[in-house]
Amino acid sequence: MAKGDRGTTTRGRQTTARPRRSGAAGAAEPELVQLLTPDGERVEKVTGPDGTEYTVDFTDEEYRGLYRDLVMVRKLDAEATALQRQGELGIWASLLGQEAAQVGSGRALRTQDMAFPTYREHGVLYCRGIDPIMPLGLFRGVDQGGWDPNEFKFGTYTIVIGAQTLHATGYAMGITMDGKTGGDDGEAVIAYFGDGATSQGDVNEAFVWAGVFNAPMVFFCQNNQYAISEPLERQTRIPLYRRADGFGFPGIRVDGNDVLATYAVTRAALDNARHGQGPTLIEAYTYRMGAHTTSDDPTRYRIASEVEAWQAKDPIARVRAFVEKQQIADADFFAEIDEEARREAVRLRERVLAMPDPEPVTLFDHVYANGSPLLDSQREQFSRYMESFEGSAH
Ligand SMILES: Cc1ncc(C[n+]2csc(CCOP(=O)(O)OP(=O)(O)O)c2C)c(N)n1
Ligand SMILES: [Mg+2]
Repeated sequence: MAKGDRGTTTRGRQTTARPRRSGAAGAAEPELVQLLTPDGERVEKVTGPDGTEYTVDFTDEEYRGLYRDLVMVRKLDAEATALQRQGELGIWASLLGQEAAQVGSGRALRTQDMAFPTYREHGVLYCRGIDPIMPLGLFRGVDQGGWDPNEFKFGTYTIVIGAQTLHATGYAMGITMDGKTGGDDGEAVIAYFGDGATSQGDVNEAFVWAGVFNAPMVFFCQNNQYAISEPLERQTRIPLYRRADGFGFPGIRVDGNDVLATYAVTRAALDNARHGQGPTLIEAYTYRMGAHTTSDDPTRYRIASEVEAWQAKDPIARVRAFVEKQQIADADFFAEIDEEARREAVRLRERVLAMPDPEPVTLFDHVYANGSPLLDSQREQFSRYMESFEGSAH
């Protein structure tokens, strides 16, 4: 963390959030909100920069549920990576290492809240109750990633870096105009993006609009330390959460490998937004344990010791250590979850393999709701082209 940064906040007040030390690397970690240490010790509560007290009060069942979510999303993700390696998907963007950031924030959403994802939010998608098979058609190249964003309150995957932050801000301004904010049952919007995306004009424009119009927004940045091969220091000279200061709304950094802290911080920010208190930038400090996508080889640009240091902060191991210490889960429970995850992964695989290839001409079907003359002529042209192969070996 930058010199002079420790102990102060975006608003210049004192915070009780303490820098923590990494077990494996021994290096000081940046100041962040943490409620569960990598060893599985609970931190009772943390006071944020503006005096907000972050804590969670889950039942035993809910703690077990979070553990289950984390294991499920990791297993399904691993299966998708394997499917790509076997040629069944064109590409896959793994969430490995980011499970807590996604499950913590995903479970913090209330039913009425709207989420705008990137291409990596499979864990949030899972929490929104969307069948995990849904994005796989997109990555297999057999459909355009179609689920109904309104039905699930979860936008379509967005590959154009940062674009969804503008869509989200416009949506958030819209629900304010519709009078849908302002109470406990008010709506809030969350936009996901990465550390690299913070360098995009779109994201900075979204910050301006959301700030100026006090939009009911949470900007949720998963700082996984890399934008493909570009490390964080190529994006910023200050901690990302402090960017919010320049746009006039609060920013906070949370341990993105801590599902409890991520939940607490996201829930509080969403509740502020729904009550008309405007946007918050959350920087979930985490690490991309795998490759950027299956087309990438991270050994070309990062060293093994860095990956090992983050391995010691694994988001699932700490929840497991915690529930074991609390004696709220036994060996049978862990075995059952593993077995359930294995079954779901097998089912996912079977359904991917059974996906029919689409008629190539259907490519044009979902570009515009009501079509367009230009598209119609392109479809015509493409159909004639495809017909020219009829009867040939290809
Ligand atoms: C506008 C735009 N520019 C470039 C790309 C190519 N691209 C794909 S992913 C990526 C890096 C994104 O990094 P980050 O925002 O940190 O997200 P992460 O992939 O680490 O989750 C880039 C540059 C793109 N998809 N869109
Ligand atoms: Mg990144």
